[in-house]
Amino acid sequence: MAPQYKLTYFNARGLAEPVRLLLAHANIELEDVRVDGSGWAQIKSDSPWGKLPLLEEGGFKLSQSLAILKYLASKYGYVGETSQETARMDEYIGAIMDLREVIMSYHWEKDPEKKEEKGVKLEEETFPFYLAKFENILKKTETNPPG
Ligand SMILES: N[C@@H](CCC(=O)N[C@@H](CS)C(=O)NCC(=O)O)C(=O)O
Repeated sequence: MAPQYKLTYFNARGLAEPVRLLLAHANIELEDVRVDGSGWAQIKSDSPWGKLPLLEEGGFKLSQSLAILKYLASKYGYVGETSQETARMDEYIGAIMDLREVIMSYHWEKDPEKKEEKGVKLEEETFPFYLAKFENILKKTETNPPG
């Protein structure tokens, strides 16, 4: 039987990897379609917002990585037990997206001098700031698992 979900993205981790990981953790099969240059123009025009990732479940097409994640999270039980717990999870997602924005700004920077500056800031300020916080959060949930 064909997998229930088809996920279309580029051949990279990027915004699709959390979706892949969630489904793998839930033991749900996925058709993991990786687009290359040749197919992209057609897929872009078929995609609701002209961007990837795109999740398809039968005729249901869902774009926007966080909408996809929240949809699957609610189906497979990766949600908070209270509104506050869910809000806290959304807060962490926001922080991860903030960090991602800084990383992508470095990644796409073309000017070598600015890239060097952004790289130093990432290494000396941004990563230590976020990783220390994520580590603390993980330590707290490790000793106090939900449920
Ligand atoms: N807010 C969107 C952003 C999607 C996005 O920017 N996707 C990029 C790849 S990471 C893309 O499709 N770029 C190709 C383009 O815009 O033509 C999401 O979270 O899904």
